[in-house]
Amino acid sequence: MKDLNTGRSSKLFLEAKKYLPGGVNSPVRAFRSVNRDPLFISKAKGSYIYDVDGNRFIDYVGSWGPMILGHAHPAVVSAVKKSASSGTSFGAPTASEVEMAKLVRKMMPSVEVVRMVNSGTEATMSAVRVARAFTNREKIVKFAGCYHGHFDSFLIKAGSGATTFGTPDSPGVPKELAAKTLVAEFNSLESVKRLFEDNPGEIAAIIVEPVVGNMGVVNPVGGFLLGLLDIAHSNDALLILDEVMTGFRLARGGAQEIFGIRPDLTTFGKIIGGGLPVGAYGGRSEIMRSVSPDGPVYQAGTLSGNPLAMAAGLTQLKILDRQKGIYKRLEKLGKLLEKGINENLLKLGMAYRLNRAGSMFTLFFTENEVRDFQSALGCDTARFAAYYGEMLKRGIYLPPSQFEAAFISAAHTERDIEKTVAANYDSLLAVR
Ligand code: KE4
Repeated sequence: MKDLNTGRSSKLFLEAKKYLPGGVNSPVRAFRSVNRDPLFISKAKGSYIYDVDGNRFIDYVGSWGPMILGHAHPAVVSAVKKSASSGTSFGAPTASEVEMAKLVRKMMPSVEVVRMVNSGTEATMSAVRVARAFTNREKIVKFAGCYHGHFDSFLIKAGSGATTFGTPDSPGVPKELAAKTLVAEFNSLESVKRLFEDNPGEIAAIIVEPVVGNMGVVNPVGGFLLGLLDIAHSNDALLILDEVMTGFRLARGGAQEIFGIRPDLTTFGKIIGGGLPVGAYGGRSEIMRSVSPDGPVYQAGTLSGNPLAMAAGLTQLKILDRQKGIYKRLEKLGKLLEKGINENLLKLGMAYRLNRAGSMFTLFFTENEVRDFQSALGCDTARFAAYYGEMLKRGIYLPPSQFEAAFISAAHTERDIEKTVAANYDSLLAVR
């Protein structure tokens, strides 16, 4: 299979590296773990993305999750255009922020009070600050391989790009702060109980990706999430569900709807912004009323609740709220893809593991079940990198790392899935 013509991307990348760390504005975009230069994107529409050399791909990155309706959705684009014509930012309250807060609460009833911010990291960082203040405790529990953004307290055994680049514990994080982050094993309630026994009265909150996307997709075993809620509450600590990736993706009401769990706080990002920079955190009113200016916990942001971002996010959320058939469609497409890839693996005698949660999936290059960080780390990342290049040649744009989730959008078609399954077969054969 001939390689792609990526001359213009490579030229741009050379230029970019002069001015940007690694030539990118977020590390995982650099394609380092798949041993090739990144593609520079010129446009995207529906399920397709186009690079500057004119190559077209079926897109399974979806901007790392936000593009659940597909790229350049007409309603989202016109809402942003309309909003921009009235001004791009005021730094003052707007009706759209009230509408957004009400819609989030309607779709996720555990979120009684919510604050808009500008990224998932801001959301999780702020939620932890609120939890620490509300409980008057300083330690938090996170899980190895989970990623909650680049806030200092989270860059301890962090997943996503931190694992991809071998810096799960980033330099620059004060060791006194790092010591306040306790690390448990995902799917092991025992490991969480032990931390609470060893740190009685000191843990403010557990923060968890209810379905992990950032070590690749890893589902919670039965009872794990409710077990976390029980451990947190029996130790007077809070449970923070980081739904930056799963929120409004796995269901209209996110993972908490699927697993029937009511967390104390929830964090959002990605889909809530419709492709523009939006994060949010919220939850129980008594907790959120501690946030300034109602309470003493300070958190602020020049562009928080920005009108354009609200226009994009509101438009996307309203479609998800009203067209419930979208989640059935995403599940149907996810099932079709899973079936096709598993049939390919069987035909080729390759026992790799495909983990899926609705429209999120990861093909792990390991023959062992992947249920936590250790098992994810056992993957053959070199072979994954070779596979990645083969899929790219065949017009399939996957997340450029073994430790990421891929995303199907409502704009994907059965034909897209068929093409992807066929490319998967040829690519696996090429690297077998
Ligand atoms: P942002 O600050 O990147 O908007 O959100 C941080 C974050 C928080 N929580 C979860 C569960 C997340 O998945 C993320 C960000 N996800 C990564 C992809 N795995 C963003 C892509 C990137 O870092 O470029």
